[in-house]
Amino acid sequence: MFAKILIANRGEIACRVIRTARKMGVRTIAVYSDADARSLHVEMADEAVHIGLSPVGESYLRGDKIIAAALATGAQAIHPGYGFLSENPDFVDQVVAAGLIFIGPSAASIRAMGLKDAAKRLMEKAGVPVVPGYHGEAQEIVLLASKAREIGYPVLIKARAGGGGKGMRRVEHPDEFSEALSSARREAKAAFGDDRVLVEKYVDKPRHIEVQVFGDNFGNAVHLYERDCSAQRRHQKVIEESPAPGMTEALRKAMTDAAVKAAKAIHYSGAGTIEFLYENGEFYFIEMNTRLQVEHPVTEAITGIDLVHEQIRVASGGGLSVKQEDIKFNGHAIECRINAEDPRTFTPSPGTITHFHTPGGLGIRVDSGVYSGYKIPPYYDSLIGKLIVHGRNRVECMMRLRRALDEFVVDGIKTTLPLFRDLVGNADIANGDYDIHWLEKYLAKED
Ligand code: MV4
Repeated sequence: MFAKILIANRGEIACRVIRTARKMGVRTIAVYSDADARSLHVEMADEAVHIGLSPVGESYLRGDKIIAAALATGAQAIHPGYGFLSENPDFVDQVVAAGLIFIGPSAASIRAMGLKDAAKRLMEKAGVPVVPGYHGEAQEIVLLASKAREIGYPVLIKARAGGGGKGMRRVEHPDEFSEALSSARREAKAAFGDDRVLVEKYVDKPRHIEVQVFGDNFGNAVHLYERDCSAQRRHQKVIEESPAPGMTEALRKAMTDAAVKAAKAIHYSGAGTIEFLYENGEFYFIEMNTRLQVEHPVTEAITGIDLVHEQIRVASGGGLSVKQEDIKFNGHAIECRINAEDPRTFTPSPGTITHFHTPGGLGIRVDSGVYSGYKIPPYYDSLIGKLIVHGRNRVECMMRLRRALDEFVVDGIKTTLPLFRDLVGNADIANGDYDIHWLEKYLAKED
């Protein structure tokens, strides 16, 4: 087991990883930028190293500085959290070359899943259902247009190096294909330096359901059930829950079997998520996230398994502490992502938190990186914390969520808390009756 690990992240996830490391008796090194000198993760860690100026390009994305900090402090391993360098295979190679351990998957796994077309081909070979479409090497427009006709409109053009909806264009009619393709290619080239695309049948009103998987370095891979992440706005998840509303045992078995097959197909090690679209009894693989996700506490709440503990254990050479038959889920969990944003316009609202009071009580967890008096810097993601609520069933979970939201106080800045207080009383949300378009339609009506 490691004596010391460095957390190459900030905010709520850095605090969250430090908590588990300390539970395990592992000492922790925080890294911080100018703007984070007084941030909570710096206070919580055993040691802290200043790595640069506030902009992420000068600090949290500077793999060289992060590795130097790990070597200088005698850390044996680096936990990347999510975002930043967590899915950067070149960084993983640099960490390994420096004689350190990356707490996460191999660079090979990240590369295998990093390009949507190759990922889909690999999943098809493994017998995992993928969205019908074209995901070959050839990119001539005439061929892509003929593939789109074969698939049948509406189709979705997707950048193979894309993610989070970037480089994606929905095309309703053949006459629009050429312009949509050029536009998607331009955006993809600018954003990812790679303008290759795949063409898929557009799945009109799906739910976005992802399965948590975990592999170790002995060929084992398990699933930890599903999360429904359909409540999204502009590809930003807002609410996540588990189990997925309306999930049947048969469908759950099919999706989780497919997810474990996917993980085993790439000899996956560490925490990962297989993302599916689900509609009318059919589910389709769309992509794999080769990192711990923001919403992982929802899975921890229903299974009782500490995913960061498993990450650290597996990275240090241990096997999974659980077998599939040991992983049961009980009850229901919901996560609300609390952002320092205007709850109506979603524009960032940095500034000083004059009063921060978090809810407590049975089934309530708050993962946050802020405190009363903390000045939120304008340089980073607006997520300030996550409220995760667990109950014996979805009704009790919603009751607890309503009470916890009423108890939660964040003064001095605007946050998205009022949005959740509104949603928790909404009939569609209460019934779990929402697809990937529901939230944006709801917000449009509110305007
Ligand atoms: C799709 C899709 C419908 N049909 N692919 C969004 C980004 C990435 N996670 C994949 N995503 C989707 N891929 C096909 N063939 C719907 C989504 C999607 C989505 C699309 C538009 C608006 C919001 C969305 C939320 C989740 C998933």
